[in-house]
Amino acid sequence: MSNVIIALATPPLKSALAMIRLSGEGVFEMTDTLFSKKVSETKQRTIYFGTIRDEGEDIDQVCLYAYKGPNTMTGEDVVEISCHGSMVIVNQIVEAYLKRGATYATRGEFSSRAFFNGKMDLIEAESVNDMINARTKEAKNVSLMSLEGKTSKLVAPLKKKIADLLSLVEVNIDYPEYTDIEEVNKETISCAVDEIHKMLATLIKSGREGKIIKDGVKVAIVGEPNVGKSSLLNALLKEEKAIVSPIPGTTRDVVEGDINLRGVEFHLLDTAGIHESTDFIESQGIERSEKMMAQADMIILVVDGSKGLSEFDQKIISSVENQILITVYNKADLITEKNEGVLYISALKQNIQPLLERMFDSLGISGEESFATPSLNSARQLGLLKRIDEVLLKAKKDANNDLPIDLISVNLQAAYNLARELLGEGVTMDLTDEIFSRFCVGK
Ligand SMILES: Nc1nc2c(ncn2[C@@H]2O[C@H](COP(=O)(O)OP(=O)(O)OP(=O)(O)O)[C@@H](O)[C@H]2O)c(=O)[nH]1
Ligand SMILES: [Mg+2]
Repeated sequence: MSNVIIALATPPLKSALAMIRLSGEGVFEMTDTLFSKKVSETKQRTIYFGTIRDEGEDIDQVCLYAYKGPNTMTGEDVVEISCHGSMVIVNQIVEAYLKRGATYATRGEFSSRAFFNGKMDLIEAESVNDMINARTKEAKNVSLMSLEGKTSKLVAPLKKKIADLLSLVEVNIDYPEYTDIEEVNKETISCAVDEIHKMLATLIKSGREGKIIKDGVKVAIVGEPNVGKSSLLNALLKEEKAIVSPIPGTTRDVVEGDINLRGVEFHLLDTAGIHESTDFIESQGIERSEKMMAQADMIILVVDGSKGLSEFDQKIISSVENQILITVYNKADLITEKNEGVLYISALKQNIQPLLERMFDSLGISGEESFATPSLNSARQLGLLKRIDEVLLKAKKDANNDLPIDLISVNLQAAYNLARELLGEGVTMDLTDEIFSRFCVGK
């Protein structure tokens, strides 16, 4: 069976042009059987203008780009066809190739082939998807640094440090009789682990910042009925998106909208006021609010400033553990006496600047340089960094407890393998399938 894969790389919609992409051994010869020009003799890269034909019928006049492997995105021979953007044409061309033995590409299969053919490491391959999904210029820039290989370069020093420690320990296990090698003891291990731990802490911090820039922040606006949550959403969006009324229980469904604050996208969710309710629809809304709150990165608890913190508000405050919580006193226009250190706003009067500042500041982004620094920022990369830290700290603890050196070595080896996994070295097919399945078809 041929290993040629095919996919429409542009959206399946009527447009001026559409791009069909193919990759695999034999794709040039396959193309020769349906194209008016001979492409199988392409040496490097050539653009052809000609007609695609199948069973004696002309399908379309196209520009056909032939790229000879291995200097291609996938490392294989690649053909890209730029045809007129009607789905009839696209379907006919795809059908013509399928008849000749090509198969539909699965999600991310082009990138996965690039990875397995050594054209890019896993960090670079992941960034392809991030580039496509970028919703802000800043998010795109962070991903571009990964695509260009700048992020992958962060891994080498980390790997080296772990390897140095590991080899020192190994040499002491294998050649304990040698007197001219540095003897490993708990102090050396402790010191080396501390140094790597510091390195990891910096990587994790900038990774978290990068993640925020790349993925944005999910914000749940919560509070009791009638405190002004929907008014606040509208003020933040500068648009009358949610219905506002003096009747408590106005919002039933979650209302959403996005804003961009200094390059970070905040995905806002206005929720139903939470309280005891016997109304079926309202109860459903409240349930959704609680769900939204659990999924959010940031919670804005809106309090009616003219009444102060309620028992309910206290409950919310004590229930939030791993998220950013901002308590904001709304309806400041009704308050004459204000307390120090309290964040007052008036959604009605569009006076929300202090909140906007707090929202950005609470992300803890170090400064402008965070937007221009490469970072290991995907959930997979951050997860690996944390696991490396855990096993190294375990090794240090074992060393301090005078455990045998070969036991310590097991954890150091694990840390080294996890560091290799960052770039995709030594990872299994299952793992990469899992990663690439999140991609678009055609990428
Ligand atoms: N004076 C004053 N009134 C406000 C302010 N913000 C909101 N309100 C009023 O408070 C009432 C409730 O506002 P909403 O925004 O609907 O409140 P909510 O929290 O979304 O209410 P539910 O959806 O019922 O949970 C409306 O009459 C608003 O005009 C404010 O800053 N000052
Ligand atoms: Mg509301």
